[in-house]
Amino acid sequence: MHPLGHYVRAFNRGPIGRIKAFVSSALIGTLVIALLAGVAFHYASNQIWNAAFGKLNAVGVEVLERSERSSDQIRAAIRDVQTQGALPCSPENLALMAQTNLKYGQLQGVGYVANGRLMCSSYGSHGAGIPLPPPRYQGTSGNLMMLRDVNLSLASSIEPQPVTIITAAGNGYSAILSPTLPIDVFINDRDMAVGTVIYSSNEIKAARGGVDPTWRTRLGDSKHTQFVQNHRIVSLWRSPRYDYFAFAAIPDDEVRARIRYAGLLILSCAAFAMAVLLLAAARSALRRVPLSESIRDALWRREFHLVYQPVVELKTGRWVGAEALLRWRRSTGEQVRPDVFISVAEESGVIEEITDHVFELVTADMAGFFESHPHFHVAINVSSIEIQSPDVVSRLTKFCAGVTGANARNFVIEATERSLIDPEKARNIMEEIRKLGFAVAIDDFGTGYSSLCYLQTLSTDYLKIDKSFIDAIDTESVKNDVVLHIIALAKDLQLRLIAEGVENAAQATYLRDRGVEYAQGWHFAKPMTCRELLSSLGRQTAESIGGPNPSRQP
Ligand code: G
Ligand code: G
Ligand code: MN
Repeated sequence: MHPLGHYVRAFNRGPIGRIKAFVSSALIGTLVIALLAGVAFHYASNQIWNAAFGKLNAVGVEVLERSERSSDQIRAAIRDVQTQGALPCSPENLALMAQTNLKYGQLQGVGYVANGRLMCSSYGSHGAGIPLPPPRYQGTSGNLMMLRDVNLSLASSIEPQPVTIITAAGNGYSAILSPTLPIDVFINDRDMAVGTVIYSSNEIKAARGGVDPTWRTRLGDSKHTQFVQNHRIVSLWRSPRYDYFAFAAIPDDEVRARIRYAGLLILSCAAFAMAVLLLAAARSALRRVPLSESIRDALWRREFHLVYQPVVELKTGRWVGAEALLRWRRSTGEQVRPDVFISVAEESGVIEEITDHVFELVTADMAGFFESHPHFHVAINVSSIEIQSPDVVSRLTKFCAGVTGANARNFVIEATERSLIDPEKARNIMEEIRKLGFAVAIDDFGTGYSSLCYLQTLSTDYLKIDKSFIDAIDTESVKNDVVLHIIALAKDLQLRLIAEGVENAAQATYLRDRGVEYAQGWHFAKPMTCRELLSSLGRQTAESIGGPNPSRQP
């Protein structure tokens, strides 16, 4: 056998089959790719949003911490200078204010305000006092606060700079600080807005970049919230101790651009995968499918069925049995010849599955049949490979037990002469099969290469004379003589003969006159469906009971 036998005998699928194969694999592939791309995109955009919020939250938290530190230091500094007893602008007090200023790093200075003027500060006495604008904010709770924004030159050598003066309403001690200090956080994003907003009044305390007055409602009573609004990504953090919250916000366009970019990347990957997939699908659709693969497929799709060819008793013309022959009709309507697919199945190791399937089909076809035909037999072909493997015995036992109303004697197991290549092995297994009650037949006898001396020791019931010898009957061919030798041999070995492929009455008569007991062939009946077999048998039985001539053909 050609080593690539089953590839050489591969099938080309029909055009419809190819289109179907292509469309189905393309469809499934597209679905999978779309699903994966969807998951990837979802994951990527989540990652991008999370990264943006993460960055924003870190800045928001820092702004809040810096603001709280300033607030803490304002209170602590004012408390420190309040607790001493000296006059507000006395030299001892000025020294204390200078010390306090150094102690609290967030502060620009410590001072004393009276009648709307900064009278003195950690920088010294301001004489008649520096006039201050009216407060822009007056706290209600606690002993703080009065906020004044002013441009102040705290020493003659220093340029005036904007400061906020926070005065304890009680006696005028004040903290002086840079209004932007809490929001002077390092950000490398120039579009980022940061700042603090007074929670109770929704007034801006300090801000870089725009603030949206609706943010506070989004925050509600919670400590933190983050959201996207009006094309800005916003993070808010409320102080648990002071009446303000910090914010950080950036335009969302960069994030959206990144998501678009990720989407584009994923889309191009998906497009590439689709191209590869379509190519692979096209290739596999055009591929020649090895026949062995098609056989597995066909088993799965139940494309096989059995036909039965009657075995006739030559003396009476009665149908005593039938050989089950497997037929494969593909979905394309094409019939595959068994001598093609059986040999491929033997080479590729699916033969056992095929035989098991034959068992299944016989089990279904013949359920209950032998109850009314206890002497009828069905012959089943078993491959030479199987007849050399011991598990065929248990498989047969199981099969027979599964056929309703059947007995082992209702089955003939046909093994080709090729099975006898290793006669030792085959002999033992055949013997066991016969012990179970099955009959055994050597199929295609005369065509194989079994040495005749083994035949004596072989445990078998029938020899089936191959059709080529029957064809030679009454011709000049040497095979004509061989038939006579086979008949003589069978008599010597006490084996019964079945002639195969009997096509005319002359052959039938010739064989019957020479003592051949059984025959198969178109002269009697062609292989037929189970239904046809059963109805013909029914008619035969009725005729043999009612009619005068029991040997009439149906
Ligand atoms: O009648 P038909 O042309 O189907 O038979 C062709 C060959 O295929 C024959 O040699 C026959 O023994 C074999 N064959 C038919 N059916 C089966 C089967 O079920 N199992 C095996 N192993 N061979 C079969
Ligand atoms: O298993 P086996 O090799 O005996 O299979 C029998 C084969 O012979 C099957 O393919 C069956 O269809 C075929 N066959 C049976 N009777 C005849 C016949 O009278 N003439 C021809 N040409 N083929 C037959
Ligand atoms: Mn056969």
